[in-house]
Amino acid sequence: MKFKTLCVLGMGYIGLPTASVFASKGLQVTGMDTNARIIEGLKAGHLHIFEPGLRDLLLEAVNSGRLQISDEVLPADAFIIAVPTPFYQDKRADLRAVVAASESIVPHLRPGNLVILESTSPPRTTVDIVAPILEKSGLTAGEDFLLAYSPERVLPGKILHELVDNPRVIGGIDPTSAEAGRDLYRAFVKGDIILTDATTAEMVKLMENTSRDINIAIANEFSRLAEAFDVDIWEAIGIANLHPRVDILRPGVGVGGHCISVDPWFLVEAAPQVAQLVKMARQVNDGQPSFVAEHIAKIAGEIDGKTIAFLGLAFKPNVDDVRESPAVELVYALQDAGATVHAYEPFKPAAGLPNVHQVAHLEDALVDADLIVLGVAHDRFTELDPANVRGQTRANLVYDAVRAWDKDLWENAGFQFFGLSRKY
Ligand code: SAJ
Repeated sequence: MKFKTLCVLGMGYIGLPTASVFASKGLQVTGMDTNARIIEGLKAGHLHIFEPGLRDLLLEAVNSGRLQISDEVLPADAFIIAVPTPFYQDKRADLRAVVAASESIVPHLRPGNLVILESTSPPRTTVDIVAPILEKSGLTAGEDFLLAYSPERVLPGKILHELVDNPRVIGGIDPTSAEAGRDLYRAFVKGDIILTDATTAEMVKLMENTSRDINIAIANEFSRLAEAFDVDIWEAIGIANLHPRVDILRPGVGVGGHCISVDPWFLVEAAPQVAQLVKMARQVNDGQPSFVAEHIAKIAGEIDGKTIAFLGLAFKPNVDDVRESPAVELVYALQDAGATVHAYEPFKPAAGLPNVHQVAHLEDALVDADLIVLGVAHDRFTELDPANVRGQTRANLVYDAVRAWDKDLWENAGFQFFGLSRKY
């Protein structure tokens, strides 16, 4: 099948690059979002997210006339839903954006159209929720229009590369829908395209992120055991990973972002009696910021009344996304223990996080600090020269929660150096 026009619903971390890449391959694309501020910004060439290479690609797509930014759905041969699926307070999936996006397609749906859901969703969402909404158009899924689920699987920070090169899974509600999805994504996907059914594709996506969450949880639990037994966790992991069938991931301040810290809960919600290990891993990772805060307090003797320069608030290195960030949770835990925290995040100097005192420059964080905590291994921080930092702060103590700094360099610059379950 040949698709000439496309409407992408949701101009976030996935929808915006996807729309831009399709436009760069010659499709006529509408990039739609319900957030007026985002739409106005994009029309003026301002991106609300940071992703390497995205700005140039977007500007090229808009200037070529092949990408039109819009606040409403426009008719097209194919529609892609790429809206967020967060969770409610009680960890149940919040599908309101998927439902609203599906409803907004209904008036524009024509025979022969293809609709793809990309948003990470609980098993059966495509079949049980999206299909019935689209059928309010009077058309029947699989007969009059095509419907598939194709999960995004790209890594923030490497989105443009992974969008093109990763294998792509397309799960149709029937084989014809899956094949139509393959014809659409073949416009830019260089990786293998694997066809399956919609519910398998939904499950695959959740299994991928859940398996990573569980693997990070065991690394975090090992860091606590190492602390209890006075073992250097990094040395132990290094040795264990020499085994040909062992590959332990990195312990840290916890697991964040809008994917891995959210998606496993969709399986817990769907089958709470079965998904016991999944739930336990989530709880271990969610508890890691408290563990790190307690470790910092133990090392510093007392943090009540101390001022901490806290470096990095993003959920992982070299991204600007602070959603579900464990570094932010660590800030809250340190504040709960009585510390005053001056947080610096170079990718988002004013993230507007409630009860977080953010400073605009690194120097502002360092100047009054008693203690420096590294929460995220941004390149900007790993490249810091400890000798320079020495001249900007009265702090004597450094805590590297993510093992990004060289202990000797910091000690040579006159700091006492500590980190997550490291031996000194
Ligand atoms: N983390 C650790 N230790 C590690 C690796 C990661 O603590 O060894 C932490 C990170 O600091 C971060 C969190 O885990 O807080 C998640 O980071 P990540 O880099 O593992 O993953 P995401 O959330 O950026 O992207 C994931 C990817 N999924 C997998 O690798 C299975 C990506 O391919 C998905 O497209 C994305 O989720 C998504 O959108 O679902």
